[in-house]
Amino acid sequence: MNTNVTSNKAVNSWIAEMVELVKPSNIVLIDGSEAQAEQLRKEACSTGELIKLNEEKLPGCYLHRTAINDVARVENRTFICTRNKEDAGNINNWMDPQECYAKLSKLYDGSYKGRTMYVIPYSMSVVGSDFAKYGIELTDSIYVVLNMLIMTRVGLDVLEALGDSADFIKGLHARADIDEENRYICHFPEDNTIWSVNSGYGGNVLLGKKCFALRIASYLGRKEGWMAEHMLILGIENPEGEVKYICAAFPSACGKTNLAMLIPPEVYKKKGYKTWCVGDDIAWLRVGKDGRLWAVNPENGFFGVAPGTNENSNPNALHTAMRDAIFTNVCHNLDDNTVWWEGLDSNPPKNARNWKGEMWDYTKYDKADKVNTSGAHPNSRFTAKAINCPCLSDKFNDPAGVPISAIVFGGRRAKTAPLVYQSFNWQHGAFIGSIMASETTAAAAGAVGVVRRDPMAMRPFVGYDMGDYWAHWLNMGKLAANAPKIFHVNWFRTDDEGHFIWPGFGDNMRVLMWILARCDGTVGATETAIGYVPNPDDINIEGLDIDKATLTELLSVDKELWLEDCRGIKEFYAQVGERTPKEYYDELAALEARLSK
Ligand code: GTP
Ligand code: SPV
Ligand code: MN
Repeated sequence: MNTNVTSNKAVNSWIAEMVELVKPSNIVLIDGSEAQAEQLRKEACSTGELIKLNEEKLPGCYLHRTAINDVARVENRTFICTRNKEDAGNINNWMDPQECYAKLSKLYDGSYKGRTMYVIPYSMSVVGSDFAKYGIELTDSIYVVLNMLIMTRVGLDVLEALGDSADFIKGLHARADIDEENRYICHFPEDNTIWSVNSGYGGNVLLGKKCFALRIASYLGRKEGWMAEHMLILGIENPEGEVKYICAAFPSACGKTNLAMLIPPEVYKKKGYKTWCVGDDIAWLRVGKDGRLWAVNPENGFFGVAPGTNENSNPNALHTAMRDAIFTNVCHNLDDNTVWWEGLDSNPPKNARNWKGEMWDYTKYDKADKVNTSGAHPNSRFTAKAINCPCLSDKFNDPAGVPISAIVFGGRRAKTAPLVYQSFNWQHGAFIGSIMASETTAAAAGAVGVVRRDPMAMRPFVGYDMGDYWAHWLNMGKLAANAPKIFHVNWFRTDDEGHFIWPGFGDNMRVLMWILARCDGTVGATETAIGYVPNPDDINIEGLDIDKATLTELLSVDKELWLEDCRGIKEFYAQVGERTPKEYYDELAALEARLSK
């Protein structure tokens, strides 16, 4: 078999080595052409891997079902394999690299027999730009190829830009037996290598996304003085045509895609405000000559949560996903060959297959057992092209990125965290990021709704020691003379019956407007123990079904709850271990002192 698929010696010899291991029956280089993609779609449809959907209603769209045991990222099977265990830190799972290569080699051995190896050359960020980083993913899955074609920039121009350099991320994926017990998502940051085996699901196998653009990139960013973060990037244009950008880090399934594509509420729309999406999941941030942080979105598409997406909550996402998209694990409406998910509309299909492929009876839906009774899996997704997004920023392909005015942290907290507050300064802001907590969601395997610490929304995605990562945040604040202001939001505060108090979605812009006004220094705030909190009059609630008393409640800080939280933070810092920077302990002590006053 000819393994010289490129003119780059490093690429060829690595492919030859991997071919020897997985033993495919042939090799196909993915060239990025529409003709090749179309041929692969046809092939996937002929084997049942994809289902072609109604061409009139959903042009260019396909449905895919993963194995029932393979529907989310698997954090307990995700490893950072550094030579020294300490460099992976206490929060990550660690395996010795040699031991891991040996263990996984057994699983890979011959796993491509009778199958094709697809070689995907891809770029994170604009091909040829200063920010771009290249990867090659080897996979035996057409689904992976077609998703990577949407999510990243794929093609021969990537190989051209790489030239004869060996500076690329080597990704090997094999579906093998989709065996849960032998599923591994392993990262070798010191070798620029990612090995993924026994999964066919999203974040586990689209290696450009979480594996490269967060875990490996965060490691590179620390070495090279930049940041890779689990953040959306949103532009807000005022009536004068001036655009300000914010980055926001929320844990998985906590509202990034929704905020990134929000539509301004009527009060702002009529004044001429507009919003622009630069990214919905990942931001790479560097210090510009002006001392500001500049962000690019290294991806080229969206891998968005389907359930809850509808014409009211996120029409931009819905329209983005209505063409050229791949739906994973949603409900299949057999009457018109379209798709459906919980929260799309109140009209579930009567003749449909659920995400498992079984005939589905919508009357049996039970909120307490969504996985088994819903039409779409709670973590079902659409893979859609960025260029199909109606509110895509004209800076999306600008290699320089966009200058960031504010960084916003947030999570799902039923109590404790107020609607919004501002940090006193960068160090305090980094501290606020480090103490983030959120209820777990269906985006990762395991229990849903349990509060856990998720610093900077990066707990599952930091490719090295968490304490070192926190230190890197402090360093970046020093490098950036005009660093963004840092805020924290919580859209998920609930009343005693468990209902969300804040309307959320598009109305979140009301909070962002306060944030931008704080950045401009045009609005006041009340100094509290946890940071600056808005005066209730300064959040615009015109046109909302919320009174000032409710808003005041949303902005309240319960000192007892916070003091209790401080105990949890201390435990978490101890768990992160000795590399937790002293500055974070100082901030924690100062917070406790202010709360106890
Ligand atoms: P990942 O792709 O996993 O990183 O998720 P994400 O952070 O992009 O989350 P997404 O925007 O897809 O939202 C996930 C879920 O949260 C969806 O079911 C939304 O309907 C819900 N959601 C998003 N924004 C809000 C909000 O402002 N309020 C409430 N109550 N729910 C929201
Ligand atoms: C997340 O879980 O944060 C996602 C989906 O964005 S995945 O690509 O599966 O990681
Ligand atoms: Mn995400």
